[in-house]
Amino acid sequence: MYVLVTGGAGFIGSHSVEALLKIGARVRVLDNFSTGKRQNLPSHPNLEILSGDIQDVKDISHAVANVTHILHLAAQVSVQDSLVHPTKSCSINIQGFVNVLEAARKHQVDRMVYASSAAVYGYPQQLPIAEDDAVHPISPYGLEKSVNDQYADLFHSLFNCSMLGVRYFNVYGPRQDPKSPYAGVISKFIHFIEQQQPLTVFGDGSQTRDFVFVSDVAKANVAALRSDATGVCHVATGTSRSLLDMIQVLSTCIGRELQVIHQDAQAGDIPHSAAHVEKLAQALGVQCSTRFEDGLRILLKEVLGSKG
Ligand code: UD2
Repeated sequence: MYVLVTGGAGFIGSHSVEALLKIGARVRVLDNFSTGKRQNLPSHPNLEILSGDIQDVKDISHAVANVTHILHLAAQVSVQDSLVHPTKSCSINIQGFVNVLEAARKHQVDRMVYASSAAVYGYPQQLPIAEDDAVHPISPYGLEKSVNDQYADLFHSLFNCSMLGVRYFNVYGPRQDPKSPYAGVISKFIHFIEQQQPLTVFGDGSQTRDFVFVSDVAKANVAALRSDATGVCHVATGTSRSLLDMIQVLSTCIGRELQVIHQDAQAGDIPHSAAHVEKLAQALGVQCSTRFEDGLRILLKEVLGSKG
C-alpha cells in the first residue's frame, strides 16, 4: 500500500501514520500545519512529508500522484469554529473534501477512507446510534460531514470509487492539544490536573460519551483502508461512560481526589451518546479494545510524566 494521509501531522493523523508504517506501508503526508505538528511524525525511510493544502487543487494533484490509497483526515475539526466561521469551515470541509475526492477519481486510487463524525446525528433519536439512523446535524461541522458522506456515496455509485467514511465518536489520547478549541473533555481535564486546577464540569456530569482511544482509531483506519466496506462505519468502543465516572477513574489513576467545579450545561450539549459497533467488528474486524483505565493511564503518563 502507498497511502496519502491528508492531515497526517495532526492528532488522529499522526497515530494513523505510525500504524501504517508499522504494517510496512509507504506513506505520504499532506498537511498545511495549521494545527498539525512536524514533531508528531517520526523520521522514517517510508515516510514523505509534504506541506500543502486540500483547498489547493495543485497541492492535491501533486500529493496523490502514484499513491494507491487515501486516508483523508485534513479538516476544520472544531464544531465551535464552524458556528463562528461557517464559510471558512465550508470551504475546507466541503470544497476541500470534493477536491480530494476528485483527485482520487482522476488518479484512480484503489481506495479512499475519510473522517466522518458522530456529529452528523445531532441529538440522537435513539441509543445506541446505528449507522443507518437518520442524521440531524446541529452545527455546520455536522452538516459538512454529512454532505461528505453523501458525496462519497454518489462517487461510489457514479464512478465506482471504493470509499468508506469512518464516523469517530469521542477520541482521546496523546497529542490532542488541550488548548485548541476542539480539544476533548479528557485532554482538557488532564491539562487542569497538570495545572493543579479544579476540573470544570458543565452540568451535573451525568452526560455520557463513547470515549475511544486514539491507537484503536488508528487501527480502525488501517483496517478500513484494507477492507472493501463502503458507506459509513462507526469507530467507537460500544460502551459509554459518564463524566463523573471518568473523573473517578482519573482520580484512582493518580491516587487522589480531584476537585470539581460545576457550571451551567452548555447550549447544544448532547446528554448521551452511544454507538452500535457491529459494522466495525463485522466489516472491518476491529474492536476498540483498549480499556478506559489503560488509555487514561497512558495519557496521564505522557502528559504528567514523573509529575503524575
Ligand atoms: C464531540 C466532538 C465534536 C463533535 C460532537 C458530536 C470531541 C472533542 N468533540 O463533542 O467534534 O463530533 O462530539 O456529537 O470529540 N465538558 C465539560 N467540561 C469541559 C469540557 C467539556 O464538562 O471542560 C463536557 C461537555 O459539555 C460535554 C462532554 O464534556 O458534555 C464532552 O465534551 P467534548 O467537547 O469532549 O465532546 P462532545 O461530545 O461535546
